[in-house]
Amino acid sequence: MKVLEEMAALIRERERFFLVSHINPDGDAIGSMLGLAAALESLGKEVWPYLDEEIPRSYAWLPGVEKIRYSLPPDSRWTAIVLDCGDLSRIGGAAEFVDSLQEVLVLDHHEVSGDLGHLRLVEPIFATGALVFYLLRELSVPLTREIAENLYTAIFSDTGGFRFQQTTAEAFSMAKELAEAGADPAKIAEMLTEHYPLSRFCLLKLVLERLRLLAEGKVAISVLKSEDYERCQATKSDPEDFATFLRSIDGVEVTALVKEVKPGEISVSLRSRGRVNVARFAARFGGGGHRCAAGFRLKDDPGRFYHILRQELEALFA
Ligand SMILES: [Mn+2]
Repeated sequence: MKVLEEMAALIRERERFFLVSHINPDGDAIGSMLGLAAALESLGKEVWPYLDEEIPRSYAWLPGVEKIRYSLPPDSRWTAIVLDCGDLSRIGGAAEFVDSLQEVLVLDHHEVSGDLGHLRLVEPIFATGALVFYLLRELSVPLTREIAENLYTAIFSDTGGFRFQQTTAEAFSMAKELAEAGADPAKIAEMLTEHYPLSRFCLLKLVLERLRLLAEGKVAISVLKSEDYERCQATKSDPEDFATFLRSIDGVEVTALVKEVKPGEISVSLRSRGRVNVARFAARFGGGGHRCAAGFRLKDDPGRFYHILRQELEALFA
């Protein structure tokens, strides 16, 4: 990959890096960011890993979280590296800042990625963490335990714990190298899948109560309202992967979870078993993602939109 060489050459020359990912960051976003931050520091670079809002509880144990900044740099002498996202509109509060910078590098693996960046490494691989892995190899950065734990987390998250369709032999050989460098597979799996707060189960109960099956059981849809989060004392990241969980119902091809993130603002998570491309479906509403996992956000009345979405999903199987 020629762009990988160009990116590595540019990184060697620059000194200060602003790292950012997408809104509602997941394990791939945060693991890629912290893994790259640790690697750049080992090369003597200055890093500013940025998050819009407090790190989701499930990732707060990752090594290097103390490096994360929740404010923007005071000056613009930074090279931006945008991870797991190729679209300015998905960056959140740092969008204007990134747009103002001279150099923006993008590492992304989304099918619908956008056109952000002066140098773009966009490949349909199982995780952005894998692109970081290859970049570090190009830069000859030795894998420390901190780097390994973060990149393993990125890969584990986006492959659904090495279960999803895009889980290739390449994912396992990368995981092997990361495990050899100090990532503990059992510990990471436990931290990511067995330490959920009770508030998550409070939300899950509501999601299951409201679950509806459409199109002769091929579509599963449910909804969370903004007041549910208060009632369950839940955070925005608590329902992460609920749409994936609903996909485990036998016969279901597509799932949709409609979340009212604040009054009048809706976020929809979509999952597919593979036959339907939900990234394309999400693109109809201005969203994006992957064939089997996608989403979008819009401003509408949740009740009204819920009915539109039901009809559109049923039409997929009509
Ligand atoms: Mn990703």
